Amino acid sequence: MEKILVIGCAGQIGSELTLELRKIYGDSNVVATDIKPADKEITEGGPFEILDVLDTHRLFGTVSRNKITQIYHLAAILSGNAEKKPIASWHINMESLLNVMELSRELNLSKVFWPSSIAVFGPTTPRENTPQFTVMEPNTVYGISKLAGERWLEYYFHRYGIDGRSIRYPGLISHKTEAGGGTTDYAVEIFYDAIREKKYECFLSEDTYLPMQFMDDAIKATINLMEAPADKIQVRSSYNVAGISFSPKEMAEEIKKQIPDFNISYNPDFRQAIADSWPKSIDDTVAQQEWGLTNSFDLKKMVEVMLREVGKKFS
Ligand code: NAD
Ligand code: AKB
Repeated sequence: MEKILVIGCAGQIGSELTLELRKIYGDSNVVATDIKPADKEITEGGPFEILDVLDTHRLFGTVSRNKITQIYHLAAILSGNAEKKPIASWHINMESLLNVMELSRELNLSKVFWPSSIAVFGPTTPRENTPQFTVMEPNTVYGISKLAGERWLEYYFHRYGIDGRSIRYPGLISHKTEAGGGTTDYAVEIFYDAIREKKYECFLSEDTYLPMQFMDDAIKATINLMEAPADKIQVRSSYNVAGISFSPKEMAEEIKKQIPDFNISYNPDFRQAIADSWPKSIDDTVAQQEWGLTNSFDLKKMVEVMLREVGKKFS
């Protein structure tokens, strides 16, 4: 019987992944934690604790007391916010991972999931159809922490046999919880402003192509990866996952098909330089071949669902 700990359950991914894990493993077998309160659906639907992942002592206590066998560690400071506080963000992103890996080693946990990001790539990486294995010289504190994290994951696997698994998520698009301070956040914010005000000022330029993925596909990929037999997982750093690539202009055109008087304007800020250092599109054939990654949402389908679901929040 697996008992799962989710760290960062109140965030964009955690608020959906926790509920999905509870459907699979049973409500009482998924302990949700965050440094801040979470939605009622999570706090009342199963065990929930306020937990700072940097508090090693409490983390250890929570894992031992609940007889945890697997950890999904989602707490991090994302790219945009990390540039505002580089050293503090490095500390949170790295110390938290090392706490989780050390604990997994000491308590002999069966599996750990820790997300990486397309931010591991940098300006010297080929930007079109970026391969699984390529030049990686990130120039953001977030990207540097994700690349270091990938190296630690692989190190713990080879040195201690810890079965850590990871995806380099592209920008994730979802309607349940707003995005958490990243460079791809425009692709979530745009729906709220389109519905409320019929206009949006984008912090990236109109032709900035980035890889993105709808949350349902990201959750499905995460669970598929975690449930795959260990011998299928050849990449012990993190897997490329492509999703779909589009620009703010293309997304706005798709929104206009449903809200004809929607207007987008562009006022790029510091996040433009981050986006310009990231891939425009990703090659994820290794993940497809090794554990059967699939993607089912294209831009049209994603925009339809986002407008419908975000619309319900304001009706
Ligand atoms: P988020 O910011 O929405 O959520 C992170 C959660 O972690 C928040 O609820 C926050 O309260 C919690 N947290 C922060 N510090 C904590 C601490 N010290 N102790 C416990 N909890 C703490 O982020 P997200 O978008 O859900 O991302 C989750 C993970 O996925 C991160 O590692 C992120 O880098 C990665 N990722 C996300 C995306 C994306 O587009 N959302 C893309 C690539 C990678
Ligand atoms: C961000 O923009 O920081 C995240 C990511 C792609 O890692 N969404």
